Amino acid sequence: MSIFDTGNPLNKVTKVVPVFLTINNAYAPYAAAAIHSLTQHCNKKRYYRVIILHDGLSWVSRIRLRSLVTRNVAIQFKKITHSLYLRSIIAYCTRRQKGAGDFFSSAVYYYRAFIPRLFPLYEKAVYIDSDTILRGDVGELFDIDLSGDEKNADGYALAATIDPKVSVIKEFRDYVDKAVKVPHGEYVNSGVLLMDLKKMRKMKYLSQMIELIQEYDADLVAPDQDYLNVILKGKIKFLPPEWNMEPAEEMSPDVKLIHYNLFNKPWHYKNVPQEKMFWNAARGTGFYGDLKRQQEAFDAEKQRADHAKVEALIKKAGRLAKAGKPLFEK
Ligand SMILES: [Mn+2]
Repeated sequence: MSIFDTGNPLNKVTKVVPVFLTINNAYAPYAAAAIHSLTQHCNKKRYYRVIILHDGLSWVSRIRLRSLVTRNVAIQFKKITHSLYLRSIIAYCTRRQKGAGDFFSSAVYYYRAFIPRLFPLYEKAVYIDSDTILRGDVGELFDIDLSGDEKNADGYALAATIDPKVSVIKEFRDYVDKAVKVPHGEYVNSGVLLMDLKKMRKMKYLSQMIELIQEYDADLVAPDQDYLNVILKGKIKFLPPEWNMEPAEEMSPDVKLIHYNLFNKPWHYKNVPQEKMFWNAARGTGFYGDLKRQQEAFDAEKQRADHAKVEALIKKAGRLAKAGKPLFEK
């Protein structure tokens, strides 16, 4: 069977589903589990291309990631190299994100903003965080229609799920409402995205982000996620929550993707809900032993430091909300 054999009598070239991840070498093991779960749950009749944006990977990581390729899932690497954009993002990250809750200190988080510009041949693409596991076909996410409807005649630049943490934690809710100036009921999580790359190119998404960075140099809580919400406000279609669910003991069979956010990381903590899903996907990636050792090494002291980071992040959100000044208004 060749890539051109679609089973269609017209023998059209199958539309490839592009799926992006952005990682540094430390994220490679989690990304491997996510990609493995993608290959296990995708539609065998379709073709997928996983594109890994990174800032430099060891050859061991590359070999292990590349070995996840299957008959219908290709894997491609793309190192994000020097550009004026990247330089200003790195400078900003270094300046701004040393402080409270150092979860988002890496410029790698901002790489998803480069996707529209760097891949002009694609009109639409999926992005997933590396701390996710698929249990549905990512092709179904790709197929979701972003064209205009009664709510938005122009169509959507992006689809994502409402961030559940933001409505639950008061500090986060106040922060997005008052400082970011995106209503908390509309604020999305950037861990799973369906991007209309054509629209994002047209609106110059990356340039807009750089302009905001340079003009306001804002000290944010969830940096590139905050930018995404600010820039695309009103242009986001809300995905069903099944596409980006935090792990819970009881989960509906409709859940398509589990996002092991914050403390819910099975490679750090034991007895995380739905940890089996993760370890099943991690097995056979070449990183299984590394991940098990990582969990063993995550001792009480590291757990305390981890919790302290989240507490600091919540405090920071509260402080920025109380300051009474929107971050993107002068
Ligand atoms: Mn994540």
